Amino acid sequence: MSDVQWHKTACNLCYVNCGIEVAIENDRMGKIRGDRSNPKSQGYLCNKAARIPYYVHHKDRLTTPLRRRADGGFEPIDWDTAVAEIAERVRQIHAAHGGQSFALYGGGGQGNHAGGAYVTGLLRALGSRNTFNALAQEKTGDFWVNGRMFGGQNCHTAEDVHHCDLLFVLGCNPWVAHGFPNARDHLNRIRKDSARKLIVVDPRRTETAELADLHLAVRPGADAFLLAALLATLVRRGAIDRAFIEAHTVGFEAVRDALLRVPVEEWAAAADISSADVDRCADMIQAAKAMVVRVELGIQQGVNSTLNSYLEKLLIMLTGHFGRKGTNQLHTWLAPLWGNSQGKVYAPTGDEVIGGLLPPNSFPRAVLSDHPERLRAVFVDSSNPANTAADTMEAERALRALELLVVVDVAMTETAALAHYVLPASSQYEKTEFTLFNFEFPDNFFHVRPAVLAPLPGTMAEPEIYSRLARALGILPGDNVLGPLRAAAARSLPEFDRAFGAFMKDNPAAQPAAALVLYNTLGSTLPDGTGVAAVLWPAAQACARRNPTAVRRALDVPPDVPDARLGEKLFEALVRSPQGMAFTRHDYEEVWSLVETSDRKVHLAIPEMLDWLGRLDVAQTRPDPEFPFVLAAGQRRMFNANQIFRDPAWRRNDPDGALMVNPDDLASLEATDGAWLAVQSKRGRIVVRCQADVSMRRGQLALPHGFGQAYPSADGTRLVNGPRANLLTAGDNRDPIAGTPYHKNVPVRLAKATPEEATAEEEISRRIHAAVAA
Ligand SMILES: Nc1nc2c(c(=O)[nH]1)N[C@H]1C(S)=C(S)[C@@H](COP(=O)(O)OP(=O)(O)OC[C@H]3O[C@@H](n4cnc5c(=O)[nH]c(N)nc54)[C@H](O)[C@@H]3O)O[C@H]1N2
Ligand SMILES: Nc1nc2c(c(=O)[nH]1)N[C@H]1C(S)=C(S)[C@@H](COP(=O)(O)OP(=O)(O)OC[C@H]3O[C@@H](n4cnc5c(=O)[nH]c(N)nc54)[C@H](O)[C@@H]3O)O[C@H]1N2
Ligand code: SF4
Ligand SMILES: [Mo]
Repeated sequence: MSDVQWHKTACNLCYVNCGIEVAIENDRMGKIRGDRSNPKSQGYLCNKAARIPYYVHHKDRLTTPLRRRADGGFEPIDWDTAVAEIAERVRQIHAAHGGQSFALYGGGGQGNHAGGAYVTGLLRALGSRNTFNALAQEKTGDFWVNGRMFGGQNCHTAEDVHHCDLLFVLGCNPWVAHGFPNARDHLNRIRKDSARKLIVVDPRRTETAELADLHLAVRPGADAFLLAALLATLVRRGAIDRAFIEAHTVGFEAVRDALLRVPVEEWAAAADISSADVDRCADMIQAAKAMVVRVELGIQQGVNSTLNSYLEKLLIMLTGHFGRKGTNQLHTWLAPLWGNSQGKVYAPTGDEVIGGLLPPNSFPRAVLSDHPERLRAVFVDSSNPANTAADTMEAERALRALELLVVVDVAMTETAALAHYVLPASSQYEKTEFTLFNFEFPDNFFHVRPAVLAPLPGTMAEPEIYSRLARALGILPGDNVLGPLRAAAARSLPEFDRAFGAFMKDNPAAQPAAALVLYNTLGSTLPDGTGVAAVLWPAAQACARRNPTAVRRALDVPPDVPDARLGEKLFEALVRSPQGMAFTRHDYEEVWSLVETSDRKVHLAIPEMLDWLGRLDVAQTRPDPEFPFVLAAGQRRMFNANQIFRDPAWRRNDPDGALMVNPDDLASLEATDGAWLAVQSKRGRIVVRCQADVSMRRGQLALPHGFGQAYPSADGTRLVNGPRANLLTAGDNRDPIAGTPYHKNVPVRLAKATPEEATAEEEISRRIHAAVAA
């Protein structure tokens, strides 16, 4: 007799985190379907979600703590030994070199941020805020601009795609990568409605570009030239929203003057876009009632990343498509995913700390430099920098050079393989999880997902792991101290609130580790094993204080409930909504309450950006004769999902992770479709299978993101599936301000692989295909 139970949770494969229902049978995950009761995604799923069981159940899950032996191999050890030994090493390094020698790399991936607060608490208690993660490989240029324009680096734009009549897609491919809820539904609706338009700026004729009314196949890396030419055209025509600019912004004159100096024709040509197309684009913008600009890695990991983000924001602001139905907005936070660290500098590398984050491109220097505060001990959680940070060789050299590397992961990653200690985490379906990817407006959503499976034996949830470490380090007070708080929590939330407030006041030393205290007190009283959500208690209070009206609307709280109790109501709802919930509901015009400048105006003129614009030189767009191709190292495809899957069998197609090449470029190499080619950059050389693809511009190449994981094959040897793209990328190919990598712009040359290489690769490929077929 079958005993199938359906449980509500969320997809962890991209940051949209659609609500799903999973069938659990005999402790295994089976079928997946969209959860119609999820208020954000309403049943939507993409092609990848059905494959989630490959993330949970596979041969490479970790089931015991591991310690590295002197010979480089690993031996299993028990949890108590692992915790005691790591704590001892931490104490020694801390005593000798202080808190600054510690860092966190990661802290959460596409579906898991619940553990992040706890490892951050541990790090802070050690006296460090050094955090490297993927956001600083993509979004920190945007955060920097937001800090200057909106007054806070965690003011972040939302996209009301649902209601726009013009969607301006700039450097992203939402049909494949999603990035906003129910992406394909919205793209289909726009295509079918003649009153709604789609513009796509992408060198490649992507799946999204195929749907567009206007596709501008920009020269790779030339977006700043195109955007500046477009903005200049709009300003010259007077096609800007004077009333909006007057009412809501300052600094327009300086921006206008800079834009009037742009040589429109020359810069459009540098971007390989005809002036007629720039004009058509401007016409469409001028005709739009409500435009949404949707951006991502194409500009953020492209040349001039931070400047691109600035120009993109100017496009929104000068045309006044902001803060109305169907335009861009700002959004609320239950708890911000990143910080605000304007003006802070990280001494060992001289990088600006943006959003509280440090750029992975500088990670090797932070470890390998001779600065007295260089890194010596690193915790990696939910990240695989040995595959995903720029310059794999250099990243691995740095990871190897550490005195202590502790990796907390669900699987044996390339980074874990270099660790002193590897700690096995329960998967995201074996513990309560939530993400802080809550980017919507006017309604914003949060989802606390209780476990749907028992933890894999030997694994632990991150809050438990970090609690044990904190206890061993004397950071977390003992039960004699926490007992009364726990008792107060068992009585009522208001009692806990008073007791916790008093405790924190009396114990300032415990403040950095407040999350750990919450988990070990309030957490033990929460329903359905949702103890990890304890850290949301202060977040819910703060959110309700900041947005009382919007929280009230979202929760439909009776009018007799005072504002002072809204946070408590919000928290109670959060831990009891396994399908997710709206936590703020705004009216559009209330967006101005989210702007953080003191005058609540958008500050348009950023001197560093206007200088950069003035220094742009079209010579930058000419190919390097030594490396004439531009490689997009890390494209999103139908079957890649960061480093979340390790078993290649999850992919329905392209298990080789082929290099996409324009057929004419292949012909000029006298290579055939499917052949093995050598891609050479200034940093490295890899051999990959090629795939002729007419959607590619001539001179542009693309390798997929999310490949290069080693996985045990049938005979037990570990096979690397697909390219490790970051063997080709260089740490210094980066944005000068944010340090974000120019991954979409890696200069390379291309040649046929040697016959020996082709034979060897063909054999590996054959075995991977066989594993996928089995
Ligand atoms: N299937 C799938 N979906 C994913 C992920 C995944 O791994 N797989 N990862 C998730 C994550 S972490 C992220 S950050 C997002 C990223 O989502 P996207 O940014 O949409 O994805 P990418 O394919 O990396 O890059 C987007 C586009 O940039 C274009 N591009 C390359 N060079 C340039 C250029 O110079 N200018 C312009 N304008 N465009 C250029 C590429 O052709 C590509 O179509 O996707 C998320 N969704
Ligand atoms: N060349 C190139 N490099 C890129 C990009 C690119 O386009 N090109 N894109 C960049 C971008 S946008 C991103 S977002 C990054 C992503 O790169 P990373 O920061 O490395 O993150 P993920 O690839 O998502 O890896 C997630 C890791 O978390 C582990 N994991 C899964 N669930 C859990 C859990 O519950 N607990 C713990 N502790 N671990 C878990 C997985 O096994 C995996 O090792 O890659 C970046 N690197
Ligand atoms: S869009 Fe993202 S979250 Fe939604 S089903 Fe696809 S991969 Fe999962
Ligand atoms: Mo990302």
